[in-house]
Amino acid sequence: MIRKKILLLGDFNVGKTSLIQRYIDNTFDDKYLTTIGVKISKKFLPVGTIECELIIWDVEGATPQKQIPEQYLVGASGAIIVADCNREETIENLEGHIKHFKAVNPDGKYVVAYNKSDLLSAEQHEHFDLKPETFLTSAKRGEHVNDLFSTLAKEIFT
Ligand code: G3D
Ligand code: MG
Repeated sequence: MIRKKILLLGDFNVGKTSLIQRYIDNTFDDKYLTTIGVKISKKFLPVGTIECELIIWDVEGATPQKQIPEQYLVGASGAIIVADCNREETIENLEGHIKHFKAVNPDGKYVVAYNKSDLLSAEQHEHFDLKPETFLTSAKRGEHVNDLFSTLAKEIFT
């Protein structure tokens, strides 16, 4: 079994915790380390013939003034960088979160989630010009949540 640490990074309230909950499918045997504000979940995920387990870190406490301490980012193979597609400033902040992650993990892979797509109008939905490795997700409805995690896993394991 190969285990890889991944992180969810992004502004407060964009839906990081909700994406993990949706992906893990309500199997909460996770440990909640409240004192440091890190919740660690695990998910078994076969990638081709490889048996993998993602160790998913949900780190609380990032604000525009205060980034997550580097010690939590150390050793991550990948990251899901999350914005709220309805809030421009969270999209503008994506680059900063990516730089923070890559500074600690130069070989780390990442994918980007524009979350809360369920709140977009059909017209707004069309307007979104998504780059590769970028997903318009809804943790509420479950749209593209599996794609998001499985694409990152493929990037990491292949
Ligand atoms: P965070 O972990 O990034 O801080 P959370 O974000 O997962 O705690 O989500 C923040 C709020 O956004 C929550 O609402 C949550 O229900 C909501 N949310 C998360 N994902 C989605 C989504 O895809 N669509 C919609 N419509 N809402 C979403 P509350 O009201 O509980 O604070
Ligand atoms: Mg959270």
